[in-house]
Amino acid sequence: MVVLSKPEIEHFSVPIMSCSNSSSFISSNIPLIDLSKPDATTLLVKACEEFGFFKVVNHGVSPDFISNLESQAVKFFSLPLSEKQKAGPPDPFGYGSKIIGSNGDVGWVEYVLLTTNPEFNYKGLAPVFGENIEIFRSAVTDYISSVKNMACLILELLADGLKIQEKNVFSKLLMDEQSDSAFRLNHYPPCQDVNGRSLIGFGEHTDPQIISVLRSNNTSGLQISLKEGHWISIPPDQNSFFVNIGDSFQVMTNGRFKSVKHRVVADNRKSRVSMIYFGGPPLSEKIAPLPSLMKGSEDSLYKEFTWFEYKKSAYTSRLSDNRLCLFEKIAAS
Ligand code: GA4
Repeated sequence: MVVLSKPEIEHFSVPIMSCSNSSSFISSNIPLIDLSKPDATTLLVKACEEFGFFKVVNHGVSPDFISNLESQAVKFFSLPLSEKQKAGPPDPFGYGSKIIGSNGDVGWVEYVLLTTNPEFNYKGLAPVFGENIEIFRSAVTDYISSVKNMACLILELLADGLKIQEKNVFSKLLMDEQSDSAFRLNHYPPCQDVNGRSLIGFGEHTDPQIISVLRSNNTSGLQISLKEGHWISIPPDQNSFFVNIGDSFQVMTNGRFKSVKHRVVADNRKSRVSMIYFGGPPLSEKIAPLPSLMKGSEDSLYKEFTWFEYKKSAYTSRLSDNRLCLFEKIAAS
């Protein structure tokens, strides 16, 4: 990881969070969903409408899959930079350090970005992993298949909660062989506060896909935005998952579910390691509000687009851009 000079640090830092700072506060009242309880359906719908974000317990993902992948990730990120760089830069998959996307965004982060396409060969990572590449690949595959099942269960409960007849209307998009889903391992090295400011690990953004499922070690950093300028710190919990609604789900529900803006701030003492599954539809899938969710004379807020079109547009944007506004319908006056 390259060490940043002070002026560069100031470019992507935020004032240190504290309870007395009115623009942010630590929250313990983000929605908590116990997937084994009968009230999960109602609570899920409420959480998606109010926050676009919730924490999940009793998720059914094997602790072995979690710990295997975490130790693989820690092992990888502990390698010398020159070794890791043999798996980068991401185009769009592979190892990246500090540079996020291709439009000038930077963060105090290093990562591995992967597609979940089963045909994806891990050739680009082989120069780093050598003969251990199969161990890494199987740790990723086991983890993703289990997390994807949980994501699909959540999507099916949501379809039920929205009173949609077709139970798998959302989950089938992730289950499709052509599903364009992604997976990322992030490592945020600890960083000392500079001039009373914390360093931004991953700048504010919304996820373009349908649903994202995040898990991290016990280091803080994740924040979600409630209103413009109002950030909540999410206390870490290595045994739970955090789920956020993506732009595509906001469109399919005609704005009823919120695609939540989030970011990560580097911790000043501990490394944060996170793993995120981004559940997306096939590239050819048409994304538009579901007719069955439109009430009475409700108008669609969005123009129809394919996931390919949205993704293409997203990948030319800056991280903090509002990517959906290009697809909003202008209300007739
Ligand atoms: C945000 C969500 C996922 O991490 C990601 C990111 C992608 C990237 O890192 O290459 C993007 C970002 C994400 C949205 C806007 C573009 C593309 C970086 C960026 C500046 C993998 C994704 O799908 O979109």
